[in-house]
Amino acid sequence: RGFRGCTVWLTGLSGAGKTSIAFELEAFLVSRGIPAYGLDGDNVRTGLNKNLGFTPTDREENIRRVAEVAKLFADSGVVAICSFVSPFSDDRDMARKIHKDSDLKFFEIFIDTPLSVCESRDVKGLYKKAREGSIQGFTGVTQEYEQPVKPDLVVNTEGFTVWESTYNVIKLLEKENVI
Ligand code: GGZ
Repeated sequence: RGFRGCTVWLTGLSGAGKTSIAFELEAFLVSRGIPAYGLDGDNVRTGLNKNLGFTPTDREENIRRVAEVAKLFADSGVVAICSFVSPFSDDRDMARKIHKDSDLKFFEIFIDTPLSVCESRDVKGLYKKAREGSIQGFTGVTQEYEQPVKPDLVVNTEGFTVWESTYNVIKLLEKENVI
């Protein structure tokens, strides 16, 4: 069966599980012979976007550049898996438009893990720092997260394994004839 490049955009709070799902999805697709590549803060904010911080303006530019890069991946036939907090609806809409203008499929997926759960996980200790005031403009604490109003998919992670959460995304891609 054929497949087409597209962009899978994961949005949600820090600690929601975006990167875990992205990694699992990438591994699944590649194991099936489908080219896929994950973009996230770890490989984008250290290079291409290392001049950007976390003000709303910098986040907008972060998302714009990532969307442009993802568009190129998708256009080349790769499934671009983007995991970014992307807290602002306007920025996510811009990312979608960048794809739609080139006739490329774009799936906005809300990783809907409640703040209380993300904060209790606090894998990197960032919520604690945000509460103490040593990190400013932290999403969910001192900066807004605008919940997606009409995402293509909402994924719950609470009480599910990474594979179970990821499988929902796989089912969507199958339904949309991407894989
Ligand atoms: C939110 C922050 C911040 C602030 C550093 N707000 O859980 P993480 O650590 O690994 O993922 C978060 C990441 C967010 O970067 P993004 O490029 O995804 O953000 S955006 O889409 O809004 O541009 C978190 C860490 O960077 N981090 N400071 N103030 N997350």
